[in-house]
Amino acid sequence: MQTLAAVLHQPAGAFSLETIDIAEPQAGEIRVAVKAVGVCHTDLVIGSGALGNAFPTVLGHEGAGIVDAVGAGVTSVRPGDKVLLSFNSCGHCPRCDHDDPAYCHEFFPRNMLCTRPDGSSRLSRDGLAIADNCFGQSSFAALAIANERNVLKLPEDADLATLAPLGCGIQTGVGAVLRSLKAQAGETLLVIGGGAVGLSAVLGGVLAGCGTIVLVEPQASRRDMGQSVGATHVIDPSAAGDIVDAVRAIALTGVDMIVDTSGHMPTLARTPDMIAPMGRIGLVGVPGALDAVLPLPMIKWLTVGGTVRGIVEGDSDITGFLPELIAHHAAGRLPFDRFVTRYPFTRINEAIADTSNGTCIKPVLIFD
Ligand code: CXF
Ligand code: ZN
Repeated sequence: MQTLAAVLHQPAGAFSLETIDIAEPQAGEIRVAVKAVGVCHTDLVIGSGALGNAFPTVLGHEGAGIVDAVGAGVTSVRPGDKVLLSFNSCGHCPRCDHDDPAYCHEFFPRNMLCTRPDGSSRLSRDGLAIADNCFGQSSFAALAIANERNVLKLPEDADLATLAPLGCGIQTGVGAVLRSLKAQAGETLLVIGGGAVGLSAVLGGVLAGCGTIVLVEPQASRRDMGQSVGATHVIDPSAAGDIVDAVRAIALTGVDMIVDTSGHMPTLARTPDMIAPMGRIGLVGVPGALDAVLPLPMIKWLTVGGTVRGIVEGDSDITGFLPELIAHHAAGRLPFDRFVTRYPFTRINEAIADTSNGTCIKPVLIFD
């Protein structure tokens, strides 16, 4: 079959809309007619080539659509079902066995490196392979091949355009606070970076009942959004002077939790002075280089007794956490749709440009 896809031919290039060939789904695979797909910052990091993935490639990892065909052995969905696509996992490593698929031993190759264990691709043009399998989906295309492990069946009345970004960015931010850092009511939370993931962390803080939620974000429109969804305080780092003083002016004894979505090393280096004793930091932001190093002053960090941990997808388990988030949204407790701007799929390059120029927080591309 053929499909329209946004092909990236070279690192950091523009996406090229092309009709390409897509294979039949193989055993355990699910072909999905994509109806909406969010754009995540990680698409841009992978698209920069910084992680060592192959080109040409089709990216995209926040797809939502309708099952078009299934491969042998697929039992969880059938053609016509609405589905949400999320991250991929192997299903047979110790972490997958423990229901921690976000920490699958093969997470990096199966998601960020966009490879399959056998090196195969389901996409091609004129007989030449196009790298696919970005987060087990490559959903910047009208048709995408996913797997039983990264597909969640949705109710018939699900609104695909609304739910699409739950598959990565939203679950990452909310889950970082609720599941990874296990926020408790009354605790103080500092969120660094007010993109879709940071704002979702704010929403997670609200759901957890955090007493003080501080958002550090240079763009005024994003700070305003943060306040309107529950941040109790906002800091403009470019106007605040010393960031530690600004945080300590709000939380005198330091904050209990920090969620960093910025990957901004100079700010991260100051976090030992912002955190309360035995506080915890969750690292969510992806720096632009594979060899980026976290600069934590050791003695300060030791003496504050802090915990620092990497967070993948908010410790989500897809079939457990995503339905919870869908229920929160339906009940009005998770208004992540307020961060979203919709674009026709064919305007993918404009959507991405708008995330850098501040026009848009979270683009969701819509297929006709
Ligand atoms: C990624 C972010 C970096 C760590 C692995 C998961 N999530 C998606 O964008
Ligand atoms: Zn993502």
